[in-house]
Amino acid sequence: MATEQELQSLFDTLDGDKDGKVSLNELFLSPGLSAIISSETGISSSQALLGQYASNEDGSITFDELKQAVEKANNLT
Ligand SMILES: [Ca+2]
Repeated sequence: MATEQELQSLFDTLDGDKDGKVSLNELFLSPGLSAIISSETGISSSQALLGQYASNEDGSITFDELKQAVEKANNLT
Protein backbone atom coordinates (compact mmCIF):
# COMPACT_ATOMS: atom_id res chain seq x y z
CA MET A 1 0.00 0.00 0.00
CA ALA A 2 1.29 3.45 -0.88
CA THR A 3 0.14 7.00 -0.38
CA GLU A 4 -0.10 9.31 -3.37
CA GLN A 5 2.94 11.15 -2.02
CA GLU A 6 4.99 7.95 -1.84
CA LEU A 7 3.88 7.05 -5.32
CA GLN A 8 4.89 10.49 -6.60
CA SER A 9 8.35 10.20 -5.11
CA LEU A 10 8.74 6.69 -6.54
CA PHE A 11 7.67 8.03 -9.94
CA ASP A 12 10.11 10.95 -9.75
CA THR A 13 12.96 8.58 -8.90
CA LEU A 14 12.10 6.30 -11.81
CA ASP A 15 11.84 9.24 -14.22
CA GLY A 16 15.58 9.57 -14.72
CA ASP A 17 15.43 12.12 -17.56
CA LYS A 18 12.71 14.14 -15.79
CA ASP A 19 10.41 14.38 -18.80
CA GLY A 20 7.37 13.62 -16.65
CA LYS A 21 6.94 10.13 -18.05
CA VAL A 22 8.42 6.77 -17.11
CA SER A 23 9.50 4.68 -20.08
CA LEU A 24 10.08 0.96 -20.32
CA ASN A 25 13.81 1.66 -20.39
CA GLU A 26 13.60 3.64 -17.14
CA LEU A 27 11.68 0.77 -15.53
CA PHE A 28 14.40 -1.65 -16.66
CA LEU A 29 17.11 0.59 -15.21
CA SER A 30 15.52 0.38 -11.74
CA PRO A 31 14.50 -3.24 -11.20
CA GLY A 32 14.02 -2.72 -7.46
CA LEU A 33 11.58 0.15 -7.99
CA SER A 34 9.85 -1.72 -10.80
CA ALA A 35 9.25 -4.57 -8.36
CA ILE A 36 7.50 -2.13 -6.00
CA ILE A 37 5.34 -0.89 -8.89
CA SER A 38 4.48 -4.51 -9.73
CA SER A 39 3.42 -5.25 -6.19
CA GLU A 40 1.35 -2.04 -5.95
CA THR A 41 -0.45 -2.61 -9.25
CA GLY A 42 -0.62 -6.40 -9.26
CA ILE A 43 0.79 -6.31 -12.81
CA SER A 44 3.90 -8.45 -12.94
CA SER A 45 5.66 -7.18 -16.03
CA SER A 46 6.64 -3.66 -17.00
CA GLN A 47 5.59 -4.35 -20.59
CA ALA A 48 2.10 -5.35 -19.46
CA LEU A 49 1.80 -2.27 -17.25
CA LEU A 50 2.75 0.08 -20.07
CA GLY A 51 0.67 -1.85 -22.60
CA GLN A 52 -2.39 -1.52 -20.41
CA TYR A 53 -2.03 2.02 -19.09
CA ALA A 54 0.30 4.08 -21.26
CA SER A 55 -1.62 6.40 -23.57
CA ASN A 56 1.48 8.03 -25.04
CA GLU A 57 2.62 6.93 -28.48
CA ASP A 58 6.10 6.29 -27.14
CA GLY A 59 4.71 3.78 -24.65
CA SER A 60 5.76 5.62 -21.52
CA ILE A 61 3.49 6.16 -18.53
CA THR A 62 2.59 9.43 -16.79
CA PHE A 63 2.10 9.83 -13.06
CA ASP A 64 -1.69 10.00 -13.52
CA GLU A 65 -1.65 6.74 -15.45
CA LEU A 66 0.49 5.06 -12.82
CA LYS A 67 -1.87 6.35 -10.13
CA GLN A 68 -4.83 4.90 -12.06
CA ALA A 69 -3.13 1.50 -12.16
CA VAL A 70 -2.51 1.56 -8.40
CA GLU A 71 -6.04 2.83 -7.68
CA LYS A 72 -7.49 0.04 -9.78
CA ALA A 73 -5.58 -2.47 -7.67
CA ASN A 74 -7.02 -0.72 -4.59
CA ASN A 75 -3.55 -0.13 -3.30
CA LEU A 76 -3.72 3.65 -2.93
CA THR A 77 -4.29 4.71 0.66
CA1 LIG B 1 11.40 9.75 -18.34
